[in-house]
Amino acid sequence: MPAPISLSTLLLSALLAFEFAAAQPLPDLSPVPPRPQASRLKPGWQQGPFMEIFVRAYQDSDGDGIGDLRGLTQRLDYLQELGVRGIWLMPIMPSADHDHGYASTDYRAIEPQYGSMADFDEFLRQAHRRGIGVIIDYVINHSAAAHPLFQAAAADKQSPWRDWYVWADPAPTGWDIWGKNPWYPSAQGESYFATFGPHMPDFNMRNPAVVAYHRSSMRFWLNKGLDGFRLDAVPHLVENSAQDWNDQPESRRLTRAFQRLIKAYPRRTVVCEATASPIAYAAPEVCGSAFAFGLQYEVVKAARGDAKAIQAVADYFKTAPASMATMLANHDIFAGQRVWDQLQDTGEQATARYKLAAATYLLQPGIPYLYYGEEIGMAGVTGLDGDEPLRAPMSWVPDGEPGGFSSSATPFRPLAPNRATHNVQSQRQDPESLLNFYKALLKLRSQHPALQSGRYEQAVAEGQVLRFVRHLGKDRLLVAINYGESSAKLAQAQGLLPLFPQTAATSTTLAPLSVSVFRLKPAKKP
Ligand SMILES: [Ca+2]
Ligand SMILES: [Ca+2]
Repeated sequence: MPAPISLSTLLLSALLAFEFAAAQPLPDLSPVPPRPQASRLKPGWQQGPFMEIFVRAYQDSDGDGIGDLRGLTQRLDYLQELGVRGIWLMPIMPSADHDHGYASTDYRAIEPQYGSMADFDEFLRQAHRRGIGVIIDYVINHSAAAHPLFQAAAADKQSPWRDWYVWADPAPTGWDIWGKNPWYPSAQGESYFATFGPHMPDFNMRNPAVVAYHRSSMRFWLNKGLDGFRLDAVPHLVENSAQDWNDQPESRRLTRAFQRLIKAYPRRTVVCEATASPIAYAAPEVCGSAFAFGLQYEVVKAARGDAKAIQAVADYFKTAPASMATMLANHDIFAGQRVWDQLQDTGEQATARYKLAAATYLLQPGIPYLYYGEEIGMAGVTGLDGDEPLRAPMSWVPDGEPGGFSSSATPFRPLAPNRATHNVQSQRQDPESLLNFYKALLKLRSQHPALQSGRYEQAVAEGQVLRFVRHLGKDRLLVAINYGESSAKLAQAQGLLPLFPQTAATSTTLAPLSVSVFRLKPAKKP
């Protein structure tokens, strides 16, 4: 979900959209029948880890300063080597915002700046060849104001598309969504409803034709072999009144129906953005998986040694389902700064504490979603507003080296300020780097199914130490993370086989700022 930007900017862009987009032809609205086909991916791939990627910022293949699908395909080897099993692409459909992509103008096409549908098909084929699944962002709640359907609906009260959006004349009073009145005047004098600002009008999700259109558009991608969706802002699908607009029962029912449509295809997956009630949306009867908003702040605070947060992290998965999608940060500023920026003030300990944050969410239950550049500690761009600092071009190489994000001298956004040290090329060569730490942990996770889907047992926070057991079948793995600056003694001294770090001798002393994983020997029969 994009953060709201200034009202004047939005009004201007909405007005421009009205002026210039009026004559656009309608996109493909035809019904798409289901054509479920087998998946080429291994069972269980949906356990991740996933990498969230902003295509615009990942790799530019043609030198125009804008990342694209062909560039992304070139980087699949890197993602495979890192140990990624799923990719979440932020919106790749044509969009009126020319940046983040959450203002769609056509649900069955590719953003021209990103390439062609053939480029997408090739990317998908190449990802599958490497055992990597691909899900894309799908924005159900709203289109762009520049969408030809909204343009037609706004221009003519008799338009067949009129009832695809939400209108009122006069605008109702008393509405307040995050400090703003969501009713905006249209060119004809009446008002339309737009949760996220005037450039993104809400669809009328009570209209069965709108639901059918989205169902068909999802099938369009699934029939191509896409592996699922990240559904944007689903608690906002249906509003009932100025008081009852967030997370209404109708929104949950619709979400469930979309989940069923997607999972009618073999081995597909879906994850929801539901900020207000993540755990409810992760339930099988709603979305099946949802981002664990809130947990990421506790994990980063725990990594700073905050005892209360360590306790909160220990407790989270005692009740939350293992289908929660976990993360440290994402593309939205409401979820926090880039992790590097959050830990900067810990000085010389920043890298060590960053590793502890990563280990915490990669070894706990949940489906981990890395945010591109997180694995190298990319910093946010300084001097930009809102979400933009989080969405810098990927730091592949230090300045002046070939093989960076783009051959253009003017990429669409400034590069990350710490790219001289925090880039893929430099960190590949440093065994102690964040990149190699992530790689090692992801390898450990993939080698031990207990770390992916094992039960969560015996979780305790003792001062600065978090420990818990992941248990699957006969396998019991003990994870111990010491967030403290002094070494700590592990209570259990018997029957431990060290798995990580590999060099550690059997020892029950936890070094300062360290993570250790042991296999618990089965108890001897009496
Ligand atoms: Ca490009
Ligand atoms: Ca809505």
